[in-house]
Amino acid sequence: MRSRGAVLRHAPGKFEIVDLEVDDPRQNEIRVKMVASGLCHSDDHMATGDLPVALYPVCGGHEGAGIVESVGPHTTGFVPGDKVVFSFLPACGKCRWCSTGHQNLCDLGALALVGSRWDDPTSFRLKLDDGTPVAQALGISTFSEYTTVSVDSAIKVPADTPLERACLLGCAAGTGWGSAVNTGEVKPGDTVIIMGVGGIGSMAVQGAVHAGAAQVIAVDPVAFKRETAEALGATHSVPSIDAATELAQSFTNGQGADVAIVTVGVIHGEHVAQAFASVRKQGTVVVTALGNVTEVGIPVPLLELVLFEKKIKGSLFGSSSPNADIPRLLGLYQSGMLRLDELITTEYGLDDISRGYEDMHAGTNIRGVIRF
Ligand code: CXF
Ligand code: ZN
Ligand code: ZN
Repeated sequence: MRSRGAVLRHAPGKFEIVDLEVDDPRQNEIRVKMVASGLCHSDDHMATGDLPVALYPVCGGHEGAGIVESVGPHTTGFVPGDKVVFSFLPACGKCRWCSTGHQNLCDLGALALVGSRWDDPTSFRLKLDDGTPVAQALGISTFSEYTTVSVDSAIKVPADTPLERACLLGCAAGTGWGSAVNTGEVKPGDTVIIMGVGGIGSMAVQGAVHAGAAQVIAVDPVAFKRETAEALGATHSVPSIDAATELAQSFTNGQGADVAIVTVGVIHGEHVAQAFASVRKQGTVVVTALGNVTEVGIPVPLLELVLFEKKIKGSLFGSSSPNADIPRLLGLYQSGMLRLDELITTEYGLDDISRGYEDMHAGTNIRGVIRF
């Protein structure tokens, strides 16, 4: 089937709209007509080369929702017309991680940055007109009008789901909310700092509120993002981590935050060190943001790590299990307890994807969304 999609031919590079040929679905695959796709910072990390993929060109996008157009032979669980939200991490349901409640770490994730079929690293579901194989970002490529994916990457959702909002459940929602609720294990009464309140941080704010945090301190240099964070339940917002640390100490007899969640756009070791300094003894630093693949090292005082028993935890998809948590978050949205609409600042056509990323860099978007 013919499609148009946003591809990177190399990195660093820019998304370019090209014609694509999308494979018919094989067994255990579905082809989906996309309705909406979020503009996550991680796709920009692919464009800058921070997050390299194994093969270029790659068709971007890993946060999306659409309607099943066709279903592979002998494939159960989906019929044409079903609504689906993609998970940027596939879940096989059988590996050690899936079977112990950690679907975010499914062994299939190892192939997500290769962009091929899981069972054949030489087989790609998208091609350019001249036959050149095109890798799929995270195995899904939601920046294409149509995409063929493994059933392991798709979650069926009810027919009344507004896909142009629910697309955020594919990355931002689970990643941010889970960073507070699952990875950070925020407890009622806690003081929580969220460093960076774009799409992911805005969801972390809501996760901290749901978990019962008494103080949720949003940190961002952009006033519009701080105001949005307060509208989403942050009790305070400040432009710098130093101000947030002081504030957290003022609420805790000088001890510091219980949890600090790092959701900045481009992470450096120094951000983690700042978060580390902001938490109390036995406090937790959650590292959700991405930076350059080559960057190593976190400049934290080692004695403080040991003597204060502070914890630094990485968080992938907010330690969520997509098959359980995407429906859970959709249920919270449907009951009015989780806000997604407020995060979507601007909708773009596929052809305007570059403007969407320019707006993200300018700080004028919480989340931009492509509407197909
Ligand atoms: C990332 C995690 C690393 C691969 C790309 C997606 N998560 C959220 O954006
Ligand atoms: Zn993402
Ligand atoms: Zn698995």
